[in-house]
Amino acid sequence: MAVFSWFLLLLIIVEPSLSEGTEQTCCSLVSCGTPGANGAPGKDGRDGLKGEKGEPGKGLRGIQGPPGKMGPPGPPGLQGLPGYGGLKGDTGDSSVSLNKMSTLERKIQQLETQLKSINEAFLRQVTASNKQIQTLQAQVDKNKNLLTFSLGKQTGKKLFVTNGEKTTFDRVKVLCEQFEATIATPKNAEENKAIQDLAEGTPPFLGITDKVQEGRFAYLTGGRLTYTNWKKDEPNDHGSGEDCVSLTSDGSWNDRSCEASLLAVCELPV
Ligand code: MFU
Ligand code: CA
Ligand code: CA
Repeated sequence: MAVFSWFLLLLIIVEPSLSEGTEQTCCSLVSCGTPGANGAPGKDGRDGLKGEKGEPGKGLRGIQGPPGKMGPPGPPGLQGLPGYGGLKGDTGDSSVSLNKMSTLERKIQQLETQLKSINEAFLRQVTASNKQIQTLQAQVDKNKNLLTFSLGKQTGKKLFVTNGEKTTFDRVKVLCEQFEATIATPKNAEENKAIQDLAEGTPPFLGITDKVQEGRFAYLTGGRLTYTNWKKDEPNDHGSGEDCVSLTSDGSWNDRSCEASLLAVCELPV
């Protein structure tokens, strides 16, 4: 009998865990006894929905880091305008309002006044310089016109000029380049005649060579010749070789050594 009672008690204690999730087939047996103790709490429920974003934290900010490395030095600035005389100093018996002004405020006022006068002087200088440039440009234009007229330059035609110097081909090129001109290069009979007339019998170099390829005469710009006026039996690359060209007194062409001393004649564009 005692064994049965113990078994019954054990059954009551154990029952909730045994019956969990299963059919309660032994209920008639349990209902006969005293009410059982409360069962153990159920399993945790599933996680709820995510909450709204919280307010920013009120903790202290980290301290500022140390300054970065110094960059490379910049290029030197333009030379500044000459400085102006300083302002008159404060009088011994300064007024009340002046006394009230801090030293710093007075300094700022002084600097502002100085800056204003510097700006005004700069503007005056720029205006004066612009006027000078305009005057000079007008003079240049006048001189250019006078020179073209005196040299007999006709509109739509090249201008051939000489300084009377007799020198090598390379030196003639340099001479012409000095005033943005090129070595005389006749492209038709009219231009050929103009050079001939200017040269007055002293043979000049022409801007034509066969330096790149022997026997293949070309303009200094590289193009093949569009007009020629070779003398009979020329070009002949005579002696140790002839890669430059000169205009003879009759206007015909002869290949000559580039080291010969011939008349310097330059041409200015149409
Ligand atoms: C002719 C020309 C030469 C040179 C020589 C003296 O060759 O072709 O360029 O002027 O006379 C025989
Ligand atoms: Ca030659
Ligand atoms: Ca020759």
